[in-house]
Amino acid sequence: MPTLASMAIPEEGPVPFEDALVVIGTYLVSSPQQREEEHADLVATLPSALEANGVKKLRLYQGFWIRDIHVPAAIALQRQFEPRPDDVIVASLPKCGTTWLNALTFATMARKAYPPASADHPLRRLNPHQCLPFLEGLFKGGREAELELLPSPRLMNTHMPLPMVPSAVPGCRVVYVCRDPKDMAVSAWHFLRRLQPDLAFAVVFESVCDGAVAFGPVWDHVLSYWRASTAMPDKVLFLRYEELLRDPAKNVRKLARFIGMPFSAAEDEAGTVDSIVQLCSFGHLKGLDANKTGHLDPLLPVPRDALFRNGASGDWVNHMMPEMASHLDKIVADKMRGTGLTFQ
Ligand code: PAP
Repeated sequence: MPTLASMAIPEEGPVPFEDALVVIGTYLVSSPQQREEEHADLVATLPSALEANGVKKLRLYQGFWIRDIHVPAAIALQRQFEPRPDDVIVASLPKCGTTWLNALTFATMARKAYPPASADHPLRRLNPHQCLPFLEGLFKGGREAELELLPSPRLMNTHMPLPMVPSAVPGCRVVYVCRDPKDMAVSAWHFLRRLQPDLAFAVVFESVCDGAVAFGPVWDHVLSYWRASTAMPDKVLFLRYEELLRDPAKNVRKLARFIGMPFSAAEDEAGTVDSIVQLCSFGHLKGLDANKTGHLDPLLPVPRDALFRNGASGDWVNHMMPEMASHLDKIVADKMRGTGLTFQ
């Protein structure tokens, strides 16, 4: 295998994963088919449900609804993922602020090599998802060896609930973002409609209420990280999308302290925090070619602009009747009772 020594990008991480791939290439430990076949018998025995779009199959694996194609990845992650102490993992449910937190964490961690105000910053030419390896994507494809080739500190992304990446805590640091499940449902519906325009909102809403959403139930996903953050606050930073919107600069400072890279007086003087906030702002990212063109994944024909819809909180009022909202609020409140976590 090649090393990163000859890379035209910094030898210290995090480096944009897309750039690293150009140098390290794709390394298959096993083919996606082999990985799938390895666990096919187990997957076939698991309870199943269809995702709201009626196309993708979910399997109930250890209490979580995981897409059937991701169950072998979950098993491999549980058995084989080896965190380094200086790794950082961005974790979230889909549609809860992943793209934004990927961008903010990358810009904060990589600010020495890539000053946020620089014209050639990677986030000006790459979608934030392209800057971070997606753990289940790599483990699904038998490509986990690529992670070994990345320089430390590594920055990675996952939608998996914490029990699927058990070595992450306390093995490294995790930054988690949650969002009001009502807005998550609305965001998911708009996203899924890009592939299936006639999808009814009620169908997505019901699946959220039933718990059968990818990586869900929502409450169990959130609680897996919430509990770890209360038990080990130096290992898991628990953030909220709504608070990021309210005060992004305060949260970027919190993030920087958490990863052990607080802003210096000189950086304060230079306005580095504001530069990061601006670089990663909804308006800025949405306007970039890297986010206006192309698709999320060759296998997922959703245009990248679907990741940047309106970037606000409280849009649920435009999509659900008050009774629907209080129904979901009540389900979530019941599940959260006694945990110290609320969404209200
Ligand atoms: P993913 O899990 O598929 O990556 P994710 O990024 O978590 O999706 O969620 C997309 C939501 O984040 C969208 O919300 P909306 O549908 O309610 O608008 C998107 O607009 C929002 N979003 C993306 N980037 C930003 C940003 N820079 N600032 C604020 N919100 C953002």
